[in-house]
Amino acid sequence: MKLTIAEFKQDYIAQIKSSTARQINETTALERYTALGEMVKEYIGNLWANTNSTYRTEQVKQIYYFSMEFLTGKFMENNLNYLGIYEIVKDGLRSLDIDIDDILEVEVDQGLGNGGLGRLAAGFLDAMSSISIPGHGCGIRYKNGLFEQRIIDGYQVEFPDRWLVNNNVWEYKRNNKAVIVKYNGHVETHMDGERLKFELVNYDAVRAVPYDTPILGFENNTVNTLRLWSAEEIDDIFDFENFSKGNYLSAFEKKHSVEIITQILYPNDAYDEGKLLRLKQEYFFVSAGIQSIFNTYKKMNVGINRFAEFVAIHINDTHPALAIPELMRILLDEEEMTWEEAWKITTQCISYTNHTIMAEALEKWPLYMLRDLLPRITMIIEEIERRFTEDLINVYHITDPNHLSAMHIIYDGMVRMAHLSIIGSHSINGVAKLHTEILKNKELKVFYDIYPERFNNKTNGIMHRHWLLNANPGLTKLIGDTIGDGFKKNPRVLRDLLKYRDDKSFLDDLFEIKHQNKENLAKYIKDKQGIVVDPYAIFDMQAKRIHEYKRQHLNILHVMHLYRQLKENPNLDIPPRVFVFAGKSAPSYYVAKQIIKLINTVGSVINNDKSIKDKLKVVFLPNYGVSLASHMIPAADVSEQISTASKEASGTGNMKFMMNGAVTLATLDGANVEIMNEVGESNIILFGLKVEEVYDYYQNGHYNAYEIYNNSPDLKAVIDELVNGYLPVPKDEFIPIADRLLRFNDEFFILKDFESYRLAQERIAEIYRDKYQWSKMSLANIACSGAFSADYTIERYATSIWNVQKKLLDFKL
Ligand code: 7GP
Repeated sequence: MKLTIAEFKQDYIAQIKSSTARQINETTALERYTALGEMVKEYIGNLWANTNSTYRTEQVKQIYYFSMEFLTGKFMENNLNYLGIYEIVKDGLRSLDIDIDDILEVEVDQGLGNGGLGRLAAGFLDAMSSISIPGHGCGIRYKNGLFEQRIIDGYQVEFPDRWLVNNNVWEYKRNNKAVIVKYNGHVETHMDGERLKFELVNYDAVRAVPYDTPILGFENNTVNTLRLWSAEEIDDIFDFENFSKGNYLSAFEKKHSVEIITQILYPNDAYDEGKLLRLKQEYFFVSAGIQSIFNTYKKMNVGINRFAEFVAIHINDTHPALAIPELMRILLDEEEMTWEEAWKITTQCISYTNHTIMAEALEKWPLYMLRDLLPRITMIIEEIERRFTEDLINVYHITDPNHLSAMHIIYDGMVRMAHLSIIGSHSINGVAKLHTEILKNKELKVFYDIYPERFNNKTNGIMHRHWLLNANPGLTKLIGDTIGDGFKKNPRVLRDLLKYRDDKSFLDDLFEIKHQNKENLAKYIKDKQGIVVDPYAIFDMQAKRIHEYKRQHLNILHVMHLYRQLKENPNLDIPPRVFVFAGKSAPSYYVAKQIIKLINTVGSVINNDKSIKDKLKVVFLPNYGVSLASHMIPAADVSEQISTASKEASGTGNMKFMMNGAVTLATLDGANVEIMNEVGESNIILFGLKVEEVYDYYQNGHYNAYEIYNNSPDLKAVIDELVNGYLPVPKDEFIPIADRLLRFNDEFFILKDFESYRLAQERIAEIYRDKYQWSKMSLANIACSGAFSADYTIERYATSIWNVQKKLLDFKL
C-alpha cells in the first residue's frame, strides 16, 4: 500500500490519542503496540471487506481448512511486511523516538497448537492468502494455548498460557454470526408425508461465537479469514431460578460447564487421550463451522444441490472427522436430501490429511460415549458403517472376517476416526512421499486396495517469508542484493544462488551473517540461561517436541560420549561444539520429561567443567514456540533430524533449518528424503537404519538391545552412566530411560543407530574445519530450500484436491 512517513506519523499520533487518551511519550510499549495494531487492522479491513464481497458476488469456490490447532505466532511484523509498509512504519516510529523492535516484542505468540500439525495449518492459511486462493481456517479459540514451559531444577514445569490477558488486537468478535451446537438429548422420529424425519429433543444447547482474524496475503490485496469459535452460555441457560433463590454458585455452574469447552488446548502431540471434553471440543467447532459455511453459502443463492461446486472442506487429521456426519446431518435432516444425494455431496466436499502413523495417536471413541453425547451423529455413523460393509461384501467381494474387521469404522465398541475419514472423503493424503508410501503399502493398505485413486501425497511446506524476512533479515538482504527479491513470491529462484558457490567473497558474506546470528543467540543464551557459549563453535540444534521416536536421547547420549572422550584427553583436537535443545513434552509423558531432565543434568555437569576448556556446551532453551524458533534457527549450523526411520511423517523444522543454511544430520525419514533429493547427497549428512530395516526388525523380532550394549564399550559406558551414580541425581532418576533402552528392548533403535550417528557427527566436525567447504554446503541448502515453501504445497492442494481457482483481487489502498 502507499503510505508516506508523514502520513503514518499523523495517523499514528491520532490513533495513540484516541485509543489511550495520553501523550505519546507517556504511553507504554503495550499501548503503542495496540495503537499500531488498530491502525494496521484498519488498513487490512478495507481489503478484507473487498475480498469477502468479491467471493460472494462472483460466486467463487472456497476451501475451508478445519483444524483443531492453528499455531500462528505473532502477526504484527508479518502484516507490516505484507502490506509493504514495514520500513515506513519503522522510520516513522524512529522519528517519534520509538524503536519498532520494542513494539514487536510485546506481542504474545498465539500458541493455539502443539507443534507440526498446528504450525502447518497456520502456514497453509498464509500461503492460501499469498497465492490468492480463496481459503479460510476454522478452529477453536482456546482461552489457554499450549502451556508455558519453564525449567525448574532441570525439570519441565507447566504454567498456563493466558495469551488473552492483554486483549487480542487482531480478532473481531462476530456476535451476529453465532450458532447453536447441540449435545446429548435423544432422537425422535416421525413421518412427514413420505419422509421419515429425525429430531433431536431435550438436548443441551451451547452458543458458538466466532472470532475472526484477517489473514493477509503477501502484497496481493487478498485477506482471508481465520474463524475461531468460542463457547458461551445461551441466554436461557442462565439459571434465574437458582439465582433469585440466592444459589449464586449453582446459577453459574452451567455457564462454567459450557465455557469449559473452549478453555484449554489439549497439550498432547501425536497422542490420543480419549477424553469426553476433547470429543465435545471436536464436535463443537465442526458443527459451528459447518453451520456457518451453510449460512455463507446460502447468501450466494445458487441452490443447495450445487454445494460441492462451491465448497471444499479439508480436515486436518481426524480431529475434525465429525464434519462428515455433521454435513450429512444437515443435508439429510435440514435440507431433506436423500441419503445418496447427501453422501455424494459430502464425499465430494471432504478431503483428509493423515499426519502420523503412530498407533497411539489414532483417534478412537467409545461408541457409548459418542452415542450419549451425539445421538443423531452416531446414528449417521452407524448407517455409514452399514452401507460401507455392504459395499465391501457386494462390490469389493471381501468376505474374510479378519479382513472386514480391519476395515470397519465401528469395531470392538470403538469408533475409528481414521476409517470414517477415509470412507467419507474423496482424497486422503500423507505429508511426505515416504509417509504416503507407508500409508499406501502398510498402515492403510486395506483401504488403498479398494480406493487407490483417493490416496495422494502432498509434501509439507513452510512459511518461507516468515523464516527469511522476519527471522533472518541479514540473510534476506544478502539474497535480495545478490539475486533480487523474486524469491519472496517465487522461492524456487533461490536456486540462482548456486552460481555463487565458488565465489569466496559471497561465501565470506554468508559466513559472516551466520556468525552474526550466532552472536545474537549467544547473547540470548547468556541473558536467559547464564551460559556462555563460543559463537565460533558449531551450533548443533534439535528443536521439536520431546518424544522417544524423535530421539533427543540419542543426541544427548552422544554428547555424553564426547564428554567422556574429552575427559580422557582434554587436548583432543575437535572443533568446539554447542548442543542446543528446545521442545516441550506432553505433561503426562513421563519418559519424555525424564529426557528433559537428563539433558539439563548433563548440561549442568559439562557446562561447569573447566577441564574441557569450553570445547563442549549443552543448552536447553525453555518454552519452544514460534518466537523462540525464530531466534534459534537462523543461528544453526547443524539441524538434527534423527527420528527412527518411518516414524516422522514429514517434519517441517527440517525445512526451516535448511532454508537458514544449516546442514541436516538426518535419518532417511519423512521429508528428510526429499531434502536429500533437492540438495544432493553431498550436502546432507545421513546415518542410521532405513525404513525397510526398521520394519524388518519389527516383523522378525530379531532385535536385541542387550547384545549391542554388551558389544559396544563406548555405548555401554554412557548408558551405565545413566544409572551408576555418575550423574548428580538420585541413582534411580534415569532408570526409566535405561529401562526403555534395555529391558524393553529399545523400541526406537537408539542403540542400533548410535555408532552410525557417532560417525556422522565425526564427519560434521571434520567438514566444519574447512570454512569454505562448510559454507558451500550451507549455501547449497539455502539455495535448494525454496521447493519447500508452503506456497507450492498449497498450489498442489488447490489443483489436485480442492479444485479451487485463484482469485486475483484488485484494490487500491
Ligand atoms: C506432525 C508429524 O509428527 C510431523 O512429522 C509433521 O511434519 C507434522 O505433523 C505436519 O504434518 N504430527 C502432529 O503434529 C500430530 O499431532 C497427530 O499428529 C495427529
